[in-house]
Formats: sequence, C-alpha cells, structure tokens
Amino acid sequence: MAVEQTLSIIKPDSVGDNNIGAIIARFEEAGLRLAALKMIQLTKAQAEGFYAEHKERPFFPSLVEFMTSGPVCVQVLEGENAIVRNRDLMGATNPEEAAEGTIRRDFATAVSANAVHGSDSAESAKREVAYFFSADEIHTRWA
Ligand code: RTP
Ligand code: MG
Repeated sequence: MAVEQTLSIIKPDSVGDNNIGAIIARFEEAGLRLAALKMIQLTKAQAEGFYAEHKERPFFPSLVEFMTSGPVCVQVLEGENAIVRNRDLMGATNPEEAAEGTIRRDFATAVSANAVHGSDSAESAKREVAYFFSADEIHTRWA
C-alpha cells in the first residue's frame, strides 16, 4: 500500500472548543504522522478558493462564513492509505450520521460545524496540501 499525504483542517468550532490536541491525538493514535502543521485565520478569498468545488451549492456562503469565523489548524497527515484512513477517523459529514468513536461524532455539533476537514481523493489531497504549504514546510517522515 502506498504512503500518502492528505490535508486535514481542524475547523473553527473545534479550535474554539479547545479540542486541537484531542483531535491530533486521534490521528497519532491511529498511526498517521504529522508532516506539517500551522494555525491560520482564513480570509474570505482563501476559504472560497479552498471550497471552490462547492461554489454553486446553497450552503456555500454559510460554509465560507463558518470557515472564516475563527482560526483553523491545518496539517499534512502522512501514512499508508492516509487519505481514506483520515476520512474514516473523521466520520460522516453530518455528525448525527457519524459512527461511534469518530471525530465528528465526538466533537462536532452540526453538519455546518463539523469539526474537521479531510481531503477526499488523491487529486484533492495534492491540490489542498499545496494550497496551504510550500515544499520546504513539509517534513516527510517516511523517506
Ligand atoms: P469537508 O470537505 O469539510 O471535509 O467535508 P465533507 O467532504 O465531509 O463534505 P463536503 O460534501 O465536501 O461538504 C463540505 C462542507 O460543507 C458543509 N455542508 N453542508 N447539507 C448541508 O447543509 C451541507 N452539506 C455540506 C459541511 O460543513 C461540509 O463539511
Ligand atoms: Mg469535502
């Protein structure tokens, strides 16, 4: 199985709820490694660009407003099959539908405030990692 990188975001609700450490512990306990990490306040343009695939969706304006409502913690997670493994750790988009023991089940309060983002494909991961990090900010631990 291939070692992959994926882009993870701890969203403003979880940062505000003081759950950064608890969520990062989930990744580390599952064997994913942090290759990059930073806290940033997204601008409206940054949030719109990041979620551009959803720009025609009715929830797009509220998604952008939420993602800019406070700082986020963005990280590159690395490991075998990291993209799907991170999505499995996150759980379903709607926390009411998320399986027990997942991050969204345990930390999210609504579909619109759902604790974390994770890249959903290899193509997304490549784009999203580069959206936030330059090559010299990523410290691979698998080479
Ligand atoms: P994310 O991109 O944040 O990891 O979430 P996801 O893949 O699980 O879900 P996606 O379909 O990409 O949607 C992006 C974010 O938009 C909000 N959303 N609201 N029906 C709704 O009101 C609705 N659908 C999606 C969620 O906050 C979701 O995380
Ligand atoms: Mg998505």
